Amino acid sequence: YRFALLSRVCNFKTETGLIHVGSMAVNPGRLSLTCRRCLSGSAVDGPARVKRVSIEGNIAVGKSTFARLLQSACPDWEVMAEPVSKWQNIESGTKKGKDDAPQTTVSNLLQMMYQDPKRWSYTFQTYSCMSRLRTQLQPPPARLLSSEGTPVQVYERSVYSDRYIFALNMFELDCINPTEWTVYQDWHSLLVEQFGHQVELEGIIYLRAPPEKCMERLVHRGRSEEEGVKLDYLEKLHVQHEKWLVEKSTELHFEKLKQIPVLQLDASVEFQSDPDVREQFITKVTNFFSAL
Ligand code: DCM
Ligand code: MG
Repeated sequence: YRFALLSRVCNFKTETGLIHVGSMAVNPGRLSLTCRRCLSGSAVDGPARVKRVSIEGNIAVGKSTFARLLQSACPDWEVMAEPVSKWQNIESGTKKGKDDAPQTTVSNLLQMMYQDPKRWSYTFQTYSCMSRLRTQLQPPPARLLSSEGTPVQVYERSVYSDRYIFALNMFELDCINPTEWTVYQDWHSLLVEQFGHQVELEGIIYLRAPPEKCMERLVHRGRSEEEGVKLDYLEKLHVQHEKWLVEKSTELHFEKLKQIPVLQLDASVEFQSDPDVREQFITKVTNFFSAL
């Protein structure tokens, strides 16, 4: 019974015809199964194959808006938002207070990073990457696993933009020192290699807009931590995106990432309010996903 279930859920056989059970997480108590290979695309075909794509782009370019657009466009697409609220609310402390009750402090690491980047960038980049990894390691919802169409798990940014956009930029700005940068790269490579298929992506959607446009949207959305962000900073992040996703001149450390297909969308247009642009975007995304 279990083998039948496994083969149905995972639709994956080895070359010898044996069902691949070695890489499955099996919870016999609840009979819930997750095939680690279903989380990647390379070795699986059939309905259980869930593609993984990230949305990349500058601060306030419109990733979250675009993510919501995708979420409502197709039931086969599941969007995972960037865990920003986690970075804004870190609970800590177990010291006993006067009345012996444990005291908790809530700190806002995003704010700390913007207020004192030299002190907090490394800590912030450690935490943002770790919390993202945790999100990316969650299995896709059952709805996607049983989908007959083209199921796609979409992430707002990735462990790759954490490193090749933000951490690298902070290193170049001297806010992450050479020792911290070495340590960061060391654990980043180790984790990404260890988790392998579970964090690999099949494609990237790059929302591209001039830094001036992002600045406009950043001011408009008014996230208090970002009040001090200058155009100059957004310009630097823009250049990092261009080097990585357009010019392909960023030095990458993961083979699959070097070949990854990138769909570039012009996010300078008001895609939220213009139904024609929205439709064009969805068509482009649908075609992109089908070709992955
Ligand atoms: N951020 C960062 N480093 C990362 C990821 C995110 O500094 N590795 C910051 C940039 C933004 C906020 O977090 O201030 C995310 O907002 P947005 O999604 O609009 O870019
Ligand atoms: Mg966002």
